[in-house]
Amino acid sequence: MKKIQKILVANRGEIALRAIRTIKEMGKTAVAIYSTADKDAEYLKFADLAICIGGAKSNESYLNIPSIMSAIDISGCDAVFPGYGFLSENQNFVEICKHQKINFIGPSVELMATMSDKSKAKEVMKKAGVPVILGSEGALRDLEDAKKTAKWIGYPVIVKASAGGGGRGMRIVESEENLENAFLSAGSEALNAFGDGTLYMEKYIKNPRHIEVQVVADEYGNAIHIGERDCSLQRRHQKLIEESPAVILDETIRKKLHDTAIKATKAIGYKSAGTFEFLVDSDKNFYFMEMNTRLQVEHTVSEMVSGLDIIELMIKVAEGERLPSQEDITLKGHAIECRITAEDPNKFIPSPGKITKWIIPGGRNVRIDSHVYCNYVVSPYYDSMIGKLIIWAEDRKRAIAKMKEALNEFGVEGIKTTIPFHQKMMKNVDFIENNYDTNYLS
Ligand code: MV4
Repeated sequence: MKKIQKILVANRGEIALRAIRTIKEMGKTAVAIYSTADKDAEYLKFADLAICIGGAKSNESYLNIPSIMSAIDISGCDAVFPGYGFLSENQNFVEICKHQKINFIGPSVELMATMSDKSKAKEVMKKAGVPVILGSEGALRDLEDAKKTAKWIGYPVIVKASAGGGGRGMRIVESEENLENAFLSAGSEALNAFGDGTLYMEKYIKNPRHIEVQVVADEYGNAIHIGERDCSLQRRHQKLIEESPAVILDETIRKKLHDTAIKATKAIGYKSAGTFEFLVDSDKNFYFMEMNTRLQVEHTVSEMVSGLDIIELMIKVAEGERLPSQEDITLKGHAIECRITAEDPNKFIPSPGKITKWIIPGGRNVRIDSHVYCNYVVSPYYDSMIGKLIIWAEDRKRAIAKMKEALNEFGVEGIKTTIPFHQKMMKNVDFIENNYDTNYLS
């Protein structure tokens, strides 16, 4: 592949700024896009060019493929960086880019399609020798099939939408008397949300941890991992705090987890950055859950423990460069990320509006990825995340201590934020002792 010269950043907010930084550091040209709601955003000035692509509603702008393709065309971009959300997993968009000979900085449309079908992805992983949760062979055909399968697996079971992810179209079923209702409601919820009501079934794992492995692969079959992240602290499938490494794993299990992710990456011939999500049960057994075929919000903690720039790696791999070898990558210390959202810290209700005070923490190994500033107006049209505070220290205990201080230095007024929630968590004994799971906040 030819060297990339000019990249259109098909996103907004903190991740757009994050990408613009790396693109320019690499000596390439960055083109930003924006909706009318984002027209005053300061980060647009850091791009070499910024193009308005439509109205405030995502459908009119950041999801508007014809408008974005026009921006790519008129600015003469040879590549597009999708970030997370919006078009990052849109197979149509990837196809159109391919047809227009625009380098989509991400995986192939074929792998994206395979992984978007969660039941198919599971079958592929099972064939590759990756441990998966005991469950139905592919999709459930009907209620009778569901009943038979549940009896065979043993209750409690969980039904999930094949097209799902993020908890929609998902039901925990404790016994057969609840199965019919769960099967029908999950199916119609999935049909409504994804246009596909296909369901599959698994044994329900009580109180699991959510641990994921960051991988990057090039087109020559080389694959590296950048360690794992523990993302167990979530609320309604929204991650709140992420960290690396996952300290509940001992070295033997950690190595097995990393080796499994590498084996899976190579088995499917993956290219670009990706994440394997695993559920870890109370006996520390891990099982493949889903693969994310995009850069994730929490990639930053992996960057902090490795010293790598994952967006730089994605761009280089898209240009046809070779990855460094695993031996060249050393993981050191501990990183924690707190996602800061414009939300009420108790009920997590969005709190858009004008930021009237924005004093940010600083110091050694304190990283803030944010696009906001004093007088910035948080729009009600988009995700409420206004920034991420990421801390690195020698170990988890010191990272928590540092995070506490950093959160204390934060001064935000005009809107409500989740900073008080994070301050509370840094003093929470269960969090400090690592004594929690994915159900902790529900
Ligand atoms: C599970 C599970 C327990 N057992 N599967 C939630 C979102 C979707 N990606 C899968 N999810 C789960 N699948 C089995 N067999 C528990 C969850 C789950 C969860 C997983 C990760 C992080 C947070 C969670 C919160 C509730 C449920």
